Amino acid sequence: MAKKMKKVLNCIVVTAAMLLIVASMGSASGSELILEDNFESYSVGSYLSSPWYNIWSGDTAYVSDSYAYSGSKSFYSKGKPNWARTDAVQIEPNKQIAYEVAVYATAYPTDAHISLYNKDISDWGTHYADIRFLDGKIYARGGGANGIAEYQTNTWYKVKVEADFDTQKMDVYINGALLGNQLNMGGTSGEALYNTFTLGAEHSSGNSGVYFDDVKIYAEGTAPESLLIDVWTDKSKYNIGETVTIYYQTNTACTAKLTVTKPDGTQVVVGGPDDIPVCTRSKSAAAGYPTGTRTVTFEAWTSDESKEATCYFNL
Ligand SMILES: [Ca+2]
Repeated sequence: MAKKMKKVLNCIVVTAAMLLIVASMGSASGSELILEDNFESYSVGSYLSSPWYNIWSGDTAYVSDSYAYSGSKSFYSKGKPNWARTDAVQIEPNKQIAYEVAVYATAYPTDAHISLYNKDISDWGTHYADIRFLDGKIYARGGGANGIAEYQTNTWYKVKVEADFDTQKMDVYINGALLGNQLNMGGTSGEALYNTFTLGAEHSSGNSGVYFDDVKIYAEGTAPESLLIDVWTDKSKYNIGETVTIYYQTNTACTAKLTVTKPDGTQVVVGGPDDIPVCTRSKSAAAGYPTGTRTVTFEAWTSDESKEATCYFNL
């Protein structure tokens, strides 16, 4: 009777722990994905379809299979002397907005320009929270002293910008690293005056042009952390021969590996490395000698980032 009661209690504790984890993972994604395009749905050589449209004609723009961050296709954009190429999607001017895009330059000179934009403010429009890839340097707004990183040709860079029109500040991440912390982003406090998101190649882009891929725009909040993982066991102490159950969880499809380290340092790979979907899964095995503390390590990685979570149990 007492044992049965304990089992029920354990079950409640595990269920409560799982609910807590699911709840916290849910709140981490308090933003809404309002646009996503990996350019895989278009024919090579064609222009984009609605909601994309052209603002400045530049030299050319089309879907290409020469380079891709995801799949096999990306969007190629090329300006010409004194005439930029700019393509856009109309978006609601939310005060808090985040965007992500992968950028690839094949040669210098390049002048990629990504922004929140309003064509009707001033003669050539006004950019907010904009990023430029200009001849080896990544700039957050304009140029000059605002360089935050260098870039190489023939390399993909993942840009993420989190903009807040209340504070007029933005955070800029390059390949997941925060390289621009609370930078000025332009505009008037409390007013979100943009009405488009743009991808462009400015008029100084010469003959090189630039490739874009994996555009994501999030409204009302910040972009969620892309990879969250957790690992836990159903109990903290087991008897020899008792079944140990390890739970592991990820909010993003990833490659995962589950390892148990014994008190003498011996490592046993319980699962992986293999590709797993968004899931909560478990592995069970009978507890064996030697006694002592076991460390469970759950490693997970995507093309962008890697995470490690640990938990412990005793025999
Ligand atoms: Ca793609």
